[in-house]
Amino acid sequence: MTQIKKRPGIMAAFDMEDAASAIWLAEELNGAKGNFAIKIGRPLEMQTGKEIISKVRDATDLPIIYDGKIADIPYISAKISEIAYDAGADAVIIHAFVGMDVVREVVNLRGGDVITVIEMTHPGSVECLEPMSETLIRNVSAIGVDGVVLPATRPDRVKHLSGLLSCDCGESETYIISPGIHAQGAAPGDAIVNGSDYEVVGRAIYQSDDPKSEAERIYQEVLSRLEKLEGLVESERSGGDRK
Ligand code: BMP
Repeated sequence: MTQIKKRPGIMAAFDMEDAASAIWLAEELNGAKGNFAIKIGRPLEMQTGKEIISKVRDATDLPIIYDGKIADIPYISAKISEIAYDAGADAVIIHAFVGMDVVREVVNLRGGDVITVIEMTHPGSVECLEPMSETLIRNVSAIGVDGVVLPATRPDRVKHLSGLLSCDCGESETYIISPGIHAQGAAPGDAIVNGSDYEVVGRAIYQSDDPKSEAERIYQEVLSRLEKLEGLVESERSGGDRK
């Protein structure tokens, strides 16, 4: 069963490099108003060890994603994922470009959610991932991954690729997470109004003077973009009805 709910939210990227700041922010976000999740990145893990996952787990009830951007052979990718799940992660992030044998091996662990990277936020992604991303998203979707990463910095790609997710039951249950908000130039809501579910925000939250308030503010900004969009759709629909 998928651990992370498919509904609009903010995934706070924990790329700070000390355990105390991470635990403090995990506790703060636990009480924040909105739908939040925590993504633990390699800088934090490298500086503090895998134990940081368990420590953050003890500090919060929010979903925890281990962002190892795992891209190794199936045996090693599954081993890294298992260590992360055992430490308390609800989800792991792996690369899709390494091949479906890797994705299958990690999914078959049934240790928690599996999120696969399809396209990334940086320019190199256009050169290397874009040419194969349609195939990648169709293939991971057929395997039944829980989530995919699409770039908030390219909302047109979020819109296009989200349309390729499918499942037998009609609308896909696979959630989309999109980094690139603020520090990399995207605005809150850019990805979600185009089909994403979670916007990933790192520096704009953990480097702010009041990270909890900033996280709540960004979440509200995303919601108002969505409400505005729904309002537009509604007014177009009622305009259409009058014709
Ligand atoms: P920031 O908001 O500080 O730019 O952080 C973005 C976060 O999202 C980082 O943890 C980074 O590893 C991650 N990320 C990204 O920026 N682009 C991608 O394509 C995929 C990512 O996971």
